[in-house]
Amino acid sequence: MTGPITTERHEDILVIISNNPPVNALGAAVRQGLDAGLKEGLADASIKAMVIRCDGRTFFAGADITEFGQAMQEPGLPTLIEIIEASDKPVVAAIHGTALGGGCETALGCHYRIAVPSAKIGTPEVKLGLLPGAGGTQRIPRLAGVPIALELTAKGDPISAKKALEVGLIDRLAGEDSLVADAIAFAREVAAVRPLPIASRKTATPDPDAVAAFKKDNAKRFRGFDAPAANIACVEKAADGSTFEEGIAFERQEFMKLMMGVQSAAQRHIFFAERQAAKIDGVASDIALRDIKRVGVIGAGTMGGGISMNFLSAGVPVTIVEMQQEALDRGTGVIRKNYEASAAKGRLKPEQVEQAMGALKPTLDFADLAECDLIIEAVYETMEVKKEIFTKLDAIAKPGAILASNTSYLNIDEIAAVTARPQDVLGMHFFSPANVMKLLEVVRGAKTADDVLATVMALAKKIKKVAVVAGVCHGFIGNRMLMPRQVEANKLLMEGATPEQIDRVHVAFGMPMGPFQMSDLAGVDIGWHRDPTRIENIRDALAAEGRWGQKTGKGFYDYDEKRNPTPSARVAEIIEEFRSKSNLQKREISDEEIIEKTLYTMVNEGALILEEKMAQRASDIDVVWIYGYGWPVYRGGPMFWADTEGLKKIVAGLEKHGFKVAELLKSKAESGGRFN
Ligand code: T1G
Repeated sequence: MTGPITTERHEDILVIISNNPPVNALGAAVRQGLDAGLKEGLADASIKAMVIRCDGRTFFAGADITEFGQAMQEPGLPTLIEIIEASDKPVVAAIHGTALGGGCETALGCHYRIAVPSAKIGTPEVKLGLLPGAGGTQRIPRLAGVPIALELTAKGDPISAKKALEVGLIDRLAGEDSLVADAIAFAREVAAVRPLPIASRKTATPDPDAVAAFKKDNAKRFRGFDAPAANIACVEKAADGSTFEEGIAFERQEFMKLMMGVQSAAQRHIFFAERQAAKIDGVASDIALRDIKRVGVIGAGTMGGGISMNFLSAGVPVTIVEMQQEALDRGTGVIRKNYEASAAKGRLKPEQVEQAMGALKPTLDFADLAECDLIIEAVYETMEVKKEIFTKLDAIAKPGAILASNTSYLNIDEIAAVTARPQDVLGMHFFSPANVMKLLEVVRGAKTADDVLATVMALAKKIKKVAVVAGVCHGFIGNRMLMPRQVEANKLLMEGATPEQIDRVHVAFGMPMGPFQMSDLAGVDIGWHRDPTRIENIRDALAAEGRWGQKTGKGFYDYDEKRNPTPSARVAEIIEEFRSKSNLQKREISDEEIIEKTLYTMVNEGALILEEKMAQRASDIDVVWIYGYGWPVYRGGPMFWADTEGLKKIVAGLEKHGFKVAELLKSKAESGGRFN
């Protein structure tokens, strides 16, 4: 046997082995090899049963996503699964790692399934804007029932091997270290038994109320997505009396609709973009990394506390420093409260809370940071405070320690320049709440050493962040693009739009909230000069009246005690006052104009960011906006969305409103190019 598939005889059992790193994706060579292996087993009279297993870290983790859009080489996955299922010798799937998507479906084509306890099984295609297109939507309900089929396909989260055994998706658990031997023994045990093929079984009738409740919840959770409803429709087809063949035909039809659609292209784009973002152009992927045994965090406020939790949860001890005992106690108290809240929800065991808190060392002594390998400053957003801290750090941090600032705007090179070790300095811009938001902008200073950057990018993966390299400019990538959006949104208020209209347009686009809802959530007073007598714009006027957002019960909206927003007559007055002071006439503003002025300008800023090399690639910008600001993943990020809108249309929209179009955007539009 050539290629990624080999076979091994164990007396009367043939073991078919896939070795296709990194995740045994079911590419053409794997499918062809499996087909050949099955034929070998069927042709050999001495073989009584077969086992399919994978070398490396996991059982098949799905179809090979890189093959999508190309001509499918035979046998396609559905065909291969039918070949397995039709075998008159039982085939056992031996599962470890993550049997996902087509991997799960291949296992379902086998007659039996055995898994190690640490394995996970699932059909995450919905996260790629797809559905299990190799029979998963028809076999899972027939084998394990509609409820678990809905959970697995329409939400896309995998389940444990234990849960899979409970619902009947697998037949047996193997020893964690004896999968191969246990699978061979299991195959021998069932060699003479042919179970009824799943395709021939009937789906147990589900509780209609439970299905209706699931559909209602799912529609809310996945507002704007096409794939979840398609998954549900396919699962329902498996339970509506249709034959298996009719169900498969319906699944195929729905799969192709999704596969050809923009949403799946966007979600597949982000799948690869997120992984690409971790790569640093021009830096070897095997560069030696610095050893980070202990992290220091300066500041136990909201950000410092959240940042600390990321490392504690990943098992990295943290020394957290504050100036005052009261602030230190408050900060560590919040960390404990957050962990205990997770434990109360069953997300953490009590002993894990104590383990995390035990790895936290609160101190008032700045010199304690000398024991840390990475020190992250998370204090006031003023350059003088940052410079003061980094001057002190330079004097006490051990040689080779990485010094990072959590600044969200300020110039990292200026901060690095106060130290004698600018090569060890960079930015680590966490997004609030830092222990929840997945995005981390890693800001590369002019002198940041490659190994420092690579160490932090690798550490980001360890603390389950999605990291993107940013250059030193005002606002880096995300906040820099947020600025034109906010500026144009405020201008639109002056010209006649209302906060609720602008927010509605953004929410309808797929954002979790609009610019003004976001401002009220974050705080209208963020970045305010705090002089209530200095009123130069609408925001100053709101802040001066204490309209600081949700936290004060009023901002651009008024809020009830449950923080439900209602449009504010006072805000409308303030806007009117400013409009008349500026001699502006109120006019009707279309939703299209709002999109052009707030989103096209973001794309334009993204093009400038690329021109200035403040981002490595357009897909990095997309990743920033998906993971940092909730851009709808089914639109693939601002730059991917611009490609799908058409760059000529974006340029025309910008020019219509008199904006200066970035050269890169203009040249791509003219040449018919794309950002991604
Ligand atoms: N196809 C091709 N490449 C894949 C891949 C896949 N299915 N999954 C991962 N990779 C690459 C990935 O790009 C990265 O490449 C490397 O493997 C390591 O991945 C017909 C249509 C399995 C949980 O959606 O969830 O089956 O960056 O960094 O963190 O119904 O990968 O090293 O060059 O993510 O340990 C369904 C997707 C496909 C699973 C491992 N399956 N993969 O996570 O490693 S559609 C999925 C994952 C399908 C059928 C349908 C994760 C993982 P590089 P990684 P990890």
